Amino acid sequence: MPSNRHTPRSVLVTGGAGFIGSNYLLAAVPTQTAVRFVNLDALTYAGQRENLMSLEDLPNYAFQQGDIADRGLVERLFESHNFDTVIHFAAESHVDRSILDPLAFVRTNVLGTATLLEVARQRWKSRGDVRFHHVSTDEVFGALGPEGFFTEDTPYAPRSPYSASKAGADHLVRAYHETYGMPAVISNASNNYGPLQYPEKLIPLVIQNAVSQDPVPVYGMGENVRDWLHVLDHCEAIDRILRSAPDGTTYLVGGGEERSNMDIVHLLLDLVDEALSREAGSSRRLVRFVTDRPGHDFRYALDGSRLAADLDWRPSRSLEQGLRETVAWYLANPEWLEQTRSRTYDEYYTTQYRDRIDAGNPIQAR
Ligand code: NAD
Ligand code: TDX
Repeated sequence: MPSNRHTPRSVLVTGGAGFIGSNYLLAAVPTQTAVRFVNLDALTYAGQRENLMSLEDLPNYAFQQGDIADRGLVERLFESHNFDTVIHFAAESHVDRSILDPLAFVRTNVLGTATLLEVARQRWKSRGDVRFHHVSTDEVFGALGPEGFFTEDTPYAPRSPYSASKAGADHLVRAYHETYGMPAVISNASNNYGPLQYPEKLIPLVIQNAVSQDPVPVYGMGENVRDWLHVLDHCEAIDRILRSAPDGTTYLVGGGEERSNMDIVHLLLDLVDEALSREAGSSRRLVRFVTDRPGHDFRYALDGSRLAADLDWRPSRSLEQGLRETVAWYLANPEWLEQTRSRTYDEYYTTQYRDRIDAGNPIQAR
């Protein structure tokens, strides 16, 4: 088992007020009490400081609002906190938004990552007891057909502005490792789900609309396939990779739970009906087939055998159980959904959701 222990002591977490970063910090800060965490987050529409209120009084946690592409700010933070670790979550993360506004994705995901790497390089010089962990996506590998899996050796072939910008960030991280010897690792994960996910993404959107009995937009014919990973499984994998992976390696993190979008949507609608004691299956009538996402990747599926073999990590949560708990979390937190939606959601909702529903789908069937 290749292993290269890294012991974080002073950690810069970027994007910690977003979905995965919040889940990571809520798990790590109270349990890793010897580690100091600074959360740098711009609080875009996707970031909510309120997610982390329970951490604000803890002595090993601090929040800093700011932009990862602000070099002066990142330098000052490195100066004050002498970070030995960067866990880089911050990104523009939604594929549909990247189609509307690609430059915002290039700025944060490429220039922002480059800024973090450059400041870290200048501060760390040739230190060996440091590590830069880029939290990346399986979308950098492009789209699969009905068969096969991505591996760590699959050539990059991103197809959306989002995935191209994440691929650019991955390449920069690798370049800093190869060129300057920066101790760095990359994890490419599949689709995450769980509490605190912004309701532009499929799973919280379906739950939200099932509760309010609004139409549920399914792109194309709902045949696209995703491999679903519980966010807490992902966070545990990040910690394992951060602490034990050899420098310069990449690991794929998958949930091993492939489903078509139609299957996921039906499962969620049925779970909400069950939880709210509605007639079984009654919410399925909310489904609307709408115009497909341009360049919509057909299928993502990961071969997680390298992570299992090298670091003995496998996902531990089943999709059915994870979705049941996720539905229960959103039903128990209606004010979180309300507050989150109110942040710049309306304009996006009109262009991406309402217009699509109104237009219907030219290839509508079923
Ligand atoms: P998210 O959109 O929920 O959160 C992103 C966070 O980054 C927000 O808090 C936002 O305020 C912050 N941010 C955005 N631009 C910033 C900037 N310029 N400076 C500082 N902070 C900024 O995203 P997420 O779903 O939590 O994803 C986190 C990371 O994991 C991303 O890098 C994403 O590419 C990657 N990832 C996500 C998934 C998934 O399914 N959600 C899967 C694989 C990889
Ligand atoms: O309303 C919808 N209807 C629909 O059919 C939405 C929002 C999505 N979809 C489809 C598109 C995808 O095939 O559902 C699937 C999942 O869509 P998203 O939730 O937008 O996720 P995806 O595009 O697969 O990307 C996600 O996983 C990988 C994250 O947003 C990325 O940040 C991550 O890197």
